[in-house]
Amino acid sequence: MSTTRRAVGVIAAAVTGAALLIAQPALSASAQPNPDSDSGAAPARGLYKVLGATTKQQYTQITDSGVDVLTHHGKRKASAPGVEFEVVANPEQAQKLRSQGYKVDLNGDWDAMLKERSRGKKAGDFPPDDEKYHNYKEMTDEINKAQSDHADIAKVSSVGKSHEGRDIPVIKISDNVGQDEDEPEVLFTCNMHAREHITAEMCLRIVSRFTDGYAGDAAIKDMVDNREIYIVPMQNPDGIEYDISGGDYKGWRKNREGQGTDLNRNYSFKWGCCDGSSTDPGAEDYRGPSAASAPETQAMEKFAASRVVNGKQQIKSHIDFHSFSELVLWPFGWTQDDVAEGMTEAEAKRFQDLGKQMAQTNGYTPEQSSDLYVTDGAIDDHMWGTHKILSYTFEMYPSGGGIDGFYPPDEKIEPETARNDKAVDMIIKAAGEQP
Ligand code: 0X9
Ligand code: CA
Ligand code: CA
Ligand code: CA
Ligand code: CA
Ligand code: ZN
Repeated sequence: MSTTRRAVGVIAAAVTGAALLIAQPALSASAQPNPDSDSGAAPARGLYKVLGATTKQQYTQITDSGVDVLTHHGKRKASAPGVEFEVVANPEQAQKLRSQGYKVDLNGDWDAMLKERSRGKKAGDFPPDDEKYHNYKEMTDEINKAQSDHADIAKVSSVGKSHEGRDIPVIKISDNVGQDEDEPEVLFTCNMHAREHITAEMCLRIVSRFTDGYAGDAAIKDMVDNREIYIVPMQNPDGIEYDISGGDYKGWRKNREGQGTDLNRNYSFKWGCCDGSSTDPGAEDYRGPSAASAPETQAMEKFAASRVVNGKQQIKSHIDFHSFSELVLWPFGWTQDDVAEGMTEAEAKRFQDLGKQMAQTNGYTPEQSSDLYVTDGAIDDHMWGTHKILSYTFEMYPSGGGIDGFYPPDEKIEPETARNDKAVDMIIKAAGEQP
């Protein structure tokens, strides 16, 4: 999934409805006119559908081609027909995929679509139509309010600072919240990738359900009394603020150190082991110069390690929320084998069983994360590989759909976060179950 983002010098001046005005980058000498769909030049960053991968090798050829893979539909296993990728690519990348025999259809100018999606947006916040989304300050205000409204069960602290010096807040929810009780601990983390804004809302929903809901709901009270729940709504505050900083959404994914490190390729466990990340600082899946090089990764790794008490990891289960594709994913990502060093058959079965049960409650597709693509240095592999924490990655709404994938209208926040209530309850309960 690595891609070298070219500087986007030309932005479409205007867009009308579905008719996209295509930016005009200089085509490289090797780029040919698009036989499939371009009537002229391709945009600097185009949104494409890529069809024709039927083998695992072809599948990997696409995910490793340097394009930014947003999602894909259809059976992903080897030799199943009908895999359809949605990718962001520059003209050279699109052309290369064509020359390799894929059908590559241009669906729009990514930057023009971002601009259109940002209509009415002022610098420094979400557009008026999306005001229900929380920026960094609104998020911190919200969890601080949860703390002051429910001081007996909610406590805010910080796991550390981002590259630009912002705190990365964590809120603990439990009875006797000031004490470290001997109870199974559960972790929820969100918005590691900047543009995946709906995931912060997911974490904030968990906060409000388990604080505001405590007094009036026996099931909630039972979970709060018998677990210690930690929630990190924004793991990448710099990236999030950058994504909403100008007049347009930026489609930004990484942190803000240099050209950006992909925090989900920067974790220490098996960092850079397996061709599942990029060494190119411009790539969307750049793994960083060394394991846990990013301050945001360091802070999260330290936090997880700090929950080892008397040699025992207290956190038992974890969900890291991403978007989009509607998937429930489990480790490992570094290998396509179900069972590997650090994952017994019984453990793999436990991941699969609970993953499928959770997926039944929200209608997502359950699969091992490497079924999507091989990755190394991701948080879920780290949490399991290093700490034996039952760690899942959820890819939230929608299942596909280009620009709206990262920027669904704020009307979707309520239904699409509520959709995971049952799965959240299940992972909280699972923390107390013996393997
Ligand atoms: O690639 C990722 O980091 C996640 N997908 S996203 O489109 N939100 O970037 C998936 C991570 C799943 N876990 C592993 N692959 N280990
Ligand atoms: Ca807002
Ligand atoms: Ca407690
Ligand atoms: Ca404890
Ligand atoms: Ca208790
Ligand atoms: Zn993500």
